[in-house]
Amino acid sequence: MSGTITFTMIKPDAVADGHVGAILGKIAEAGFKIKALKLTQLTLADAQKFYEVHAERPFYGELVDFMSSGPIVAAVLEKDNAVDGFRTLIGATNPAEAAEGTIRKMFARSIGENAVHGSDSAENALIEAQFHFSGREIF
Ligand code: FUP
Repeated sequence: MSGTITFTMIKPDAVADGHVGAILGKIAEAGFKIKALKLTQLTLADAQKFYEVHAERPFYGELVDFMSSGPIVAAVLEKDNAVDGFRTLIGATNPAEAAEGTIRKMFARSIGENAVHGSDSAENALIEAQFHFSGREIF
């Protein structure tokens, strides 16, 4: 492997709003290599497990309902410094606070429906990649 990996989801809002192609284009332009990619939908139980760390937060119920409400695109991405580089590319959690040109600034609806997920550490990127993909689906 030439770089490090991160894991992303294009969330149900951005899929429903027709932004998959544009978001994948921004990701490719930024130099990320696609290691795994699929259109899928989380069950409520999947979303609850994926966002377990937020279980005590007031927005957890809405978050897991939203994340299981429609199709998502899941992907594993590779680049030098992938986790931090990808978080810079997507921008702040709240699109109102995200920098110009970031994916969330361009495509997110709101803090809760914020277009994309990006892993917050290399360790979590691996856990999240393995949550969504089997070994034979990662290239
Ligand atoms: P991020 O790492 O930027 O995705 O943000 P967090 O891990 O803090 O939050 C995960 C998800 O919880 C966000 F993508 C959307 C949701 N969230 C809310 O709905 N309200 C909040 O105040 C914070 C997060």
